[in-house]
Amino acid sequence: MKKSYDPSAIEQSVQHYWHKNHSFLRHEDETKEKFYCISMLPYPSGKIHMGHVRNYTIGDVIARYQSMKGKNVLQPLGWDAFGLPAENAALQNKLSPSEWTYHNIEQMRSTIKQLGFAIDWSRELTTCSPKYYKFEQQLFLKMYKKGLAYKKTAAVNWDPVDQTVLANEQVINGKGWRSGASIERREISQWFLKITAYAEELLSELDNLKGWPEEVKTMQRNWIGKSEGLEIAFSIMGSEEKITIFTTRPDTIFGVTFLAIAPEHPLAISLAKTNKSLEHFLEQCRKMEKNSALDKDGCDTGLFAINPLSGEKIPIWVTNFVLMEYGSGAMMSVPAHDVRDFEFAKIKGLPIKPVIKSTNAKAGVATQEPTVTPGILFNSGKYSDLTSQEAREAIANYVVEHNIGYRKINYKLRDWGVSRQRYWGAPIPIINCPRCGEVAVPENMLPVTLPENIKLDNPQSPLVTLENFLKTQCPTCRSAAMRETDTFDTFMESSWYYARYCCVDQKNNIFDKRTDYWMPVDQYIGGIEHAILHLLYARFIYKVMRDEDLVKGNEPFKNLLTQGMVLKDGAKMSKSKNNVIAPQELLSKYGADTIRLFIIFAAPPEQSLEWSDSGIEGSHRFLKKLYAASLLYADNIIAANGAKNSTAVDPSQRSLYAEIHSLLNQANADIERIHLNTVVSAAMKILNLLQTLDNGTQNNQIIASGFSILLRLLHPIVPHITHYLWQELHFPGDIINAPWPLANASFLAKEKVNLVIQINGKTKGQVEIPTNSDEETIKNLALAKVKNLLAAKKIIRTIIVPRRLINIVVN
Ligand code: ANZ
Ligand code: ZN
Repeated sequence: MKKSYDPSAIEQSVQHYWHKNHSFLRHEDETKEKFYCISMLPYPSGKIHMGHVRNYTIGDVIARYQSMKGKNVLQPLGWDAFGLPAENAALQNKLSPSEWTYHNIEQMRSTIKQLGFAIDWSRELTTCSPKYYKFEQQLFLKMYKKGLAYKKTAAVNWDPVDQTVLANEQVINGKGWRSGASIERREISQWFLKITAYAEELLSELDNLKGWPEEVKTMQRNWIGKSEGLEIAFSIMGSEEKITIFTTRPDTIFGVTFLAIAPEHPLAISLAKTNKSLEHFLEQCRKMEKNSALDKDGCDTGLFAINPLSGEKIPIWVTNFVLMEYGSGAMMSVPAHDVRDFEFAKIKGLPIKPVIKSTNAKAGVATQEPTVTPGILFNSGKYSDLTSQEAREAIANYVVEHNIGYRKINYKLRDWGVSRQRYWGAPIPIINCPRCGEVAVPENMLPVTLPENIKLDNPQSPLVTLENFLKTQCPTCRSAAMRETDTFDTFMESSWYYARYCCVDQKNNIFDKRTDYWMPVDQYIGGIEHAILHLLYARFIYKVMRDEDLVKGNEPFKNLLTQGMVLKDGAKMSKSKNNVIAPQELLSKYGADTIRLFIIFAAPPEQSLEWSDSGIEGSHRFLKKLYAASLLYADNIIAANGAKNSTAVDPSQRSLYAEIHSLLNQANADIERIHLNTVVSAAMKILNLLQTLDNGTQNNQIIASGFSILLRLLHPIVPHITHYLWQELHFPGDIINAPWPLANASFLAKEKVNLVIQINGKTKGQVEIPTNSDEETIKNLALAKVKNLLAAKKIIRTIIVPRRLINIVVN
């Protein structure tokens, strides 16, 4: 062993060792339990940032830990390589997007390799390669044949800076998710994927995703936005036509004082032909962005509708807050019970007619503010005095029986617009023939290859003018035809890549039986910013692939961890704030293990991590201390490891063993829950305990046993130094194959702990139990203690919170 810790020498030689031994090359092995661990694939922007380092470090700790627990662990990595930044960079640097992208990948791969992740590099994939997107095009064509992909002209979100259409998910508070530009509405013909066909399953399956954060599931539920209500037809006075509205509050129907329709509603458009002020209003609406901050405005059509329940005559308005894309593009407005309708009625001087008494307010409803909660009906004909709940049912039944309407479930979720008017993306495999119209490219003609090495001189997609690409023959009638020039949204590539790693070299089919072996992903790790976009698309595409018999199971990601951000002085690290810490510099200064240790120790994975130079220094000091201690005790450990038979535990050392094993026990419970920072604290405490021992031979056994635990416990976090010390101290074999250390129950047996006993949640006493007791023992000890209190009561179940309490539920 060298006299002092030299991270760069150690890390290079250990990485070389892993490389030479193919340590992370994985094969499918039916005899072993598999564990598939993926960190979200990076966009090759050029440099690795701290967010990446955190993401992959957390993933790597989980992967290495599961592997030491004996599982067959696969951890691959790839590149989300299509996307607009490559085009922008190409415009600036006179490099083609392909050159720029491949160059960045080289650079980033080399930094990632220096961080020592246990990645199976043989499975690396790059989404801009035709070998990859060929199968994406194939999948799209399968969806096309099923009617799950279609082209339509629709009002879309147009990002004027990025010169492309964005999906609803990519518009955040009226701004483009990438450019931050104010989004405009435009009518454009483009491709959609029918994610709405899966709305119900995408919603209901969330309940089965036990390993997902509640927060992410709630965001998805809200995004899918299921609401159950009624569609009701209102007749228009002096016309045969009717207006269908969607409501979730039929109980308020006697309080309707006007109908509101969307500016894009067919009735509004046809009336505008002969109504100048309406025409002007619609014009205004087209110019404005749609978001909730919009000032409410509207235009009276002069027409009236008849309330089918009350018979009342009510005006029909066109308003800017009704969305054409939701429900039927028309609603019944109840200003007394809806905030939006109330504000609008106030502005326009429309009547406000209360019909619901709040059950907790005194009768007589004020018109100062709307009562939005359900209550008791009044002024509602034969429905008066019913509760909102009862009235909803009764009115729904009436409406259905009298053919005025029907029950309807609506979802907020819209179909996914996947066309991008951009060059650097996977071509959509469609040909437009003057005779046959839209024709799918036959499977045997895939991939439709994107021309590479294209220099750009303006933001417009070169595909629109590139004859080599554009001009083709119709596969059906052989006429001269043109290719589709839109490319896929890059979220297409990331919605299925995780299943492709499994069989990345498979040339003929998208997947093979290796995909069945590895899927689903056991642990997926990435940023919370993907809670809706990527994670919803990936779930959708997985279900589509399942229905095509390409994959098994219903969901792609069993457990999801959304790691927190990396902050500097409380702010997100970003170029614009000039507070970026470059991993490459830290690597040269401290080595990978120090960075990894700091990242894991500084905060629990889900929380944000505050960057601190002193924290990095502290981590480095700990590793130096570990190294120095190993050096000091090297002879003791080597002697113990060389001894034929391990000697019995010295009784005077039992309590020290007990302390070490109880720390190990805590660390094991924490690492299992992925509370990684406290695993490091446990390791630090173990090292402190060991350092109280002198290096006399009488301590050989306990020192060796302590270091064996310590190095293995730290290995997933700081794999290089622990690999090196494991070898230098003559521990057997390779540490990556060493079994995960488990606490020895016989050492813990001495230790006792007091548990609080509760009956139905109320504290009734305490009981002392040995810490290693199993649930049955704890239960029996506790029941014996409170026998008298239980008497004839029936025990329904017992809940044990380890080391804290036992709650006995009785009736
Ligand atoms: C009458 C009413 C009374 C309503 C009341 C609400 C409260 P969720 O739950 O989000 O589905 N609505 C219907 N179609 C709309 C559209 N195209 N654009 C904007 N708003 C629309 O919301 C359903 C409610 O949103 C519906 O129920 C309707 O107003 C409105 F005290 O009907 B309600
Ligand atoms: Zn044709």
